[in-house]
Amino acid sequence: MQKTKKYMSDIHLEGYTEEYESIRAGYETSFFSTNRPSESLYGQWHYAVDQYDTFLRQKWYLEKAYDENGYSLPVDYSFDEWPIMELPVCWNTVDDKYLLYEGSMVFTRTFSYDSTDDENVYLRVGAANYLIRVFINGQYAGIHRGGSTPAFFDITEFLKDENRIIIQADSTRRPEQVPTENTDWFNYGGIYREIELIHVPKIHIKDFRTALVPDGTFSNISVEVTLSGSVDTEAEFVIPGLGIRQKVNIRNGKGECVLEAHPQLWSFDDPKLYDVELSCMTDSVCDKVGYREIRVNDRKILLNGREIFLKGISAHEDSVDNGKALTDEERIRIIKLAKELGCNFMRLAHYPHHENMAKIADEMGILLWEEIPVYWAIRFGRRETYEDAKNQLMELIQRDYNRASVIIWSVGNENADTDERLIFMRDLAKCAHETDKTRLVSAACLVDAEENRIADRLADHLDLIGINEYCGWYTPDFSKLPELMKNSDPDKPVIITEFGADAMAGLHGNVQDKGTEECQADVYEKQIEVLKDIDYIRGMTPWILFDFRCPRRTSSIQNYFNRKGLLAEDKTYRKPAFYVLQKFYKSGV
Ligand code: GCB
Repeated sequence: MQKTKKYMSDIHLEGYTEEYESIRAGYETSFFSTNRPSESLYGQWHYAVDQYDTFLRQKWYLEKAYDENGYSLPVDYSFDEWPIMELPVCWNTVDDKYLLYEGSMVFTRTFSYDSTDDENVYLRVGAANYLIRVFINGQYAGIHRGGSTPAFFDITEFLKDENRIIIQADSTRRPEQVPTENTDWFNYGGIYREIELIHVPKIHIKDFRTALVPDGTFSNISVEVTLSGSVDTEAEFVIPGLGIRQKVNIRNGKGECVLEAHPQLWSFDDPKLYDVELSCMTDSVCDKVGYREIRVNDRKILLNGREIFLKGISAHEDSVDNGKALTDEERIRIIKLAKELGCNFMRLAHYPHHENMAKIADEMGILLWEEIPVYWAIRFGRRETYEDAKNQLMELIQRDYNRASVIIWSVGNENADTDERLIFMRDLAKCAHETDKTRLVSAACLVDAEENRIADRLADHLDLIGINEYCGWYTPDFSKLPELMKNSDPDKPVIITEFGADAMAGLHGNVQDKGTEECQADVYEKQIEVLKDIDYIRGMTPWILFDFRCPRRTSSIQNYFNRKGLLAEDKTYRKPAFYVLQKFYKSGV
């Protein structure tokens, strides 16, 4: 960092953010948080819009009122007089004046703490876009990057009886981030998922994973435990519903075992969940877990050994009123709409949605594709960008490992087949495979446009291939679709992860008129007619369940929304294409 002795030196600083790279929150600092009791920090926070990053440049968090000689200093903030915002929220939906604000906002409040020996206190932020820096009582607690996965900060050593917390949330789009600055969705800002304190024993359960062993017998359950310290001890794993009580030996803080069990298998049409508990030393956690096996055999996808066709739909995490900060009612509504459509599968595009989506999907019975925002033209050649993407992937896997509904990790969407991208995404796929042997790994790939063929080099590293094709829309000549199917001979199952067409709700015309309901329904009719007979097509997730906010879409019918939804953005009005897809899905496919 540049050093200067001048008064108000902050105005000349350049590398003023560098010192905040020292403490990073990421998958290595996160721990199993499902169902843990927490102390909510929801509610009223004081905030200021900080367009020029003055908070960091002037180090407001130090609350320095006097200089070394005792003279009072001028300050550019007044934490407790700042206006109030209710967190969690996307600031864009709070007030029209923030709708298009991208940049930094600073949030602060105070809270009390009853100090207890032998505990660690973590601040957990369910998600904040894109990065946050946390300060407690004038001390720096860390930075987290990635706009859709949870961040954990160990704040134990900073706590007093009365505490001031300050969080700087920065939604700036930057070329080197994941996603990069150009996407096809809205860049909501804010601390928009849980914000809470979690108290855990010093040695606590850091990771707890349980799943059906994918060995084709449906009679083995694995349990993996990682503690926060490298001790030798024993854990106890219990599934009351199966009469299971099993000791797990822990050596150097790690333990695993496989036990024989005959659970009723979880499936989308019979979503059986078991209460499970794990206790170790003074810590214990619980979860509701379904046991199922997902596998690929040749060009088929097998759920519990049974061949399935993935009747899916894609969805963004978006709502007119709340942006990405959906309520559970909205999440349930989205899954109910997919079920009404006849789906057994959803693609949660293009970033990790709230973890309750997977919990609700576990309960209601719907399979899920979860994705990280390695979207379009990421800086594939940059090491730190890879580390950021990998961190988001690992945080997602750690968060949702116990969710039976999640069957596929997607390592990205529509990335040109360059050498740098191949290495980047191959490594991500490898990482997902190594971390999780109970799921499939995929990505939404592009068609080789010159040869009109499925020929992405990344496919060699995936269990099944996702393909985005827009025949009848961006590729107006529809005959390209049967040709594409004929030209391709993949050695694994293919899911058409996107096709679709814009339609403004209530706009009519003939099938040639782009943007009309008739045109969209016609694209669906034609796509289904071709895809239904292709043996290697083992599912589809057309684009998309409902219209969503998108700054790139400026035509009069779009009005800053992507209109490829089968429903309008109100999630109520069903366009005719909804019924076209519903008819296909309910036809016994
Ligand atoms: C795509 C992208 C998706 C876009 C969609 C569109 O291929 O994957 O994010 O929103 O096309 O509407 O153009």
